[in-house]
Amino acid sequence: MKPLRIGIIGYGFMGRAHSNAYRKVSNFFDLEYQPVLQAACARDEAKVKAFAERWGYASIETDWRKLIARDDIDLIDIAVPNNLHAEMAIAAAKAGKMILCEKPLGFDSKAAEKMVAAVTKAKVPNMVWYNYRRCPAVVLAKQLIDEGKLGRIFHYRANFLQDWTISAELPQGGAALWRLDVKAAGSGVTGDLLAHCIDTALWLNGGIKDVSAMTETFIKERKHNLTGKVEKVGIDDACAFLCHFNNGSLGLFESTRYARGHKALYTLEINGEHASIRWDLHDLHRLQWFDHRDEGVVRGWRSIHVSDSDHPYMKNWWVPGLQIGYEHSFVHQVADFLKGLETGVPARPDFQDGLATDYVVDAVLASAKSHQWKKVKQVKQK
Ligand code: SOE
Repeated sequence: MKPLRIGIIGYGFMGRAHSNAYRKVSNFFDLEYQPVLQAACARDEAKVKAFAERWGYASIETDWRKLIARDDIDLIDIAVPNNLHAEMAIAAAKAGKMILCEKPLGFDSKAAEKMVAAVTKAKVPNMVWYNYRRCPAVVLAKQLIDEGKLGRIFHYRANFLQDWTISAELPQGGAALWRLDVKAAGSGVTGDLLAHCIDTALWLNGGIKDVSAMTETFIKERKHNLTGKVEKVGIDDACAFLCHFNNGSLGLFESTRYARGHKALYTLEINGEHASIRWDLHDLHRLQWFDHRDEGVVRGWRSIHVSDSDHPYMKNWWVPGLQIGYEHSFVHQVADFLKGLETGVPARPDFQDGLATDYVVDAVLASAKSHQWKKVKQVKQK
């Protein structure tokens, strides 16, 4: 086994999800490379020390530049707020490190373009943590689409609904609430939640040509944790957009943090000429399937329990019928990244794919601002 020494920046929700994946992957997947938890980095020494001890990192750093400069680190994992992604990734690429970066890739597409240029120049392996591509049911959907089982695609519909920011008393900014601070996040639900839906859509249904969007900020002012003052809220609390895909199908996307009762309801539905599929993150191990070619009297929606050994990734886990969950999507992403190093066929979404999503996000925000349809900048096809 070849050790792959990881230096992670950030110890929040994603720092934990990624660390768990690095620890588990070699137990369940046969791979040439084995992640080694070499160093964890964050500004707060006491907190990063506690994180490192809990997850088994061998050392800590409090300055990310020192982490990147270390010779005993092969891969930098960026699990910090969006406004820090570009500077860290560009420095890591210059130092010749592999990079795994949290989504969305850039604070905006301009930043993402610079990140793509940096990894292209340095020729370092790179990937963006759009983990929902790695849920077995979503991969099964991809297989069915690629096999042509749906026929021509007419509609792509996706939602990502949450309800955790409805209280006007919730402050913005700082540790767990940076997602509400436009200076740290870049945007609200569009970059945080719809970015997931867009990434999956580009993967399953190809490029998006143009968009027409609306956004709303329901709570206009919130106390800022870093300044202590009540400040204007700059993020979008809700966003809905229509789009045309390059394959001629129509898209309809909606996201909000104001859908009382919904915690992380990511759903997608695709309607094709012969068949439709539907997936729901709250029931992530199932794929709903309707095939018009089934015999008439028994035709209907099927709920496929994606847990058989011939389903994507499942032979690496338990016996048929026993399901897996959210954290496994991150394990799969690491497994695929390591396999990519081994085979020379890089796993995706890489930074260029992340840029493609950021182009859609930027077009959505621009359309909502101008009340006009906006063309989406396209990335070079691979
Ligand atoms: C926001 O609540 C959030 O944690 C996103 O930042 C994640 O990307 C998403 O997977 C779940 O929701």
